[in-house]
Amino acid sequence: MKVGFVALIGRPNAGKSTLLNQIMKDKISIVSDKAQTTRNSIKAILSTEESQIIFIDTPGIHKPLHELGKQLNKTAVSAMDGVDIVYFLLDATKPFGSGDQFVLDLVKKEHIPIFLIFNKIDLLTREQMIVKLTELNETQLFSEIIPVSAINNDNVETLLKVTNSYLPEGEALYPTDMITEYPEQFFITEIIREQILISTSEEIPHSVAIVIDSFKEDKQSILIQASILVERDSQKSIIIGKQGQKIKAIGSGARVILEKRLGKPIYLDLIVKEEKNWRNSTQKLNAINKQNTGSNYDE
Ligand SMILES: Nc1nc2c(ncn2[C@@H]2O[C@H](COP(=O)(O)OP(=O)(O)OP(=O)(O)O)[C@@H](O)[C@H]2O)c(=O)[nH]1
Ligand SMILES: [Mg+2]
Repeated sequence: MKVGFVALIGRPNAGKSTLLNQIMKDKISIVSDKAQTTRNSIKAILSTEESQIIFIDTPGIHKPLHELGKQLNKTAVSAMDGVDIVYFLLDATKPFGSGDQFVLDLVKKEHIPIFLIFNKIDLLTREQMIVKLTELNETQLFSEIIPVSAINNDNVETLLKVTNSYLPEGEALYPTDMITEYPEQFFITEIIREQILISTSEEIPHSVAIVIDSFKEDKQSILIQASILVERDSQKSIIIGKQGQKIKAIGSGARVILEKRLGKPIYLDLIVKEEKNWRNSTQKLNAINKQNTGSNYDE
């Protein structure tokens, strides 16, 4: 069978996580219209009769403003270590900018086949698409150029077929029923964070981290207590909202998704805590990440 690793790399918002979820036909990574939604490298294992492909979703590479941003970029770059293919994702609706060039230069350094994934073609006319693809093709940098609409599942099947043809023969590396590597706890924190990304704006989505304080499961139900960490006291009241309405909406939105996934009624108890400047403290970042995923950022 064909076995190999593929890293999804690109600027924030290019649609990496949307594509990963579409490939996996499951919600593995959270998605939002805010930049820097993904904060970890997230492995998803696609096992079929003829292949096992391990896809690695990564944080969008960007100009960092905090220690967190630096860690995100490092995480994305190190996800390319030892992979067989890099999917370099571009947002087709945006001109190829200096941010894309910066990412491309990092990808080129790895000397791995690069698939240019031209995403969001649902938002272009056919003529616009042809003009842009012709320009990109002239660079001769890419092993393949594949236009897709991750959101509409357009051309994703072809992408997978072409991917298979680049992978080496081998034995399955993971059990075929294994889909991700992270513990359930990580998924829970991400789903809560996704609700915050959806319902807040400006600095808030970026200033928030989630940690699980306790997880108690019995035959009938699951009780989850989680903290929403913010950087400043003023952010606390924004997340809580008037008469606690916002935090209630965040909790019930997350609960619906988690109940579907975990298959039981869930009681979700959320509290908001101030954790001054967590985004700029390597120690705090590592502690949060370790609690949620079992490993440090810099491991
Ligand atoms: N119209 C359209 N929107 C898309 C498509 N793919 C993704 N999007 C939207 O683009 C936004 C960003 O998508 P994500 O998948 O979170 O992007 P990402 O590259 O993972 O972003 P980061 O995790 O921040 O690096 C979301 O609002 C998606 O719904 C697409 O094919 N078409
Ligand atoms: Mg993402």
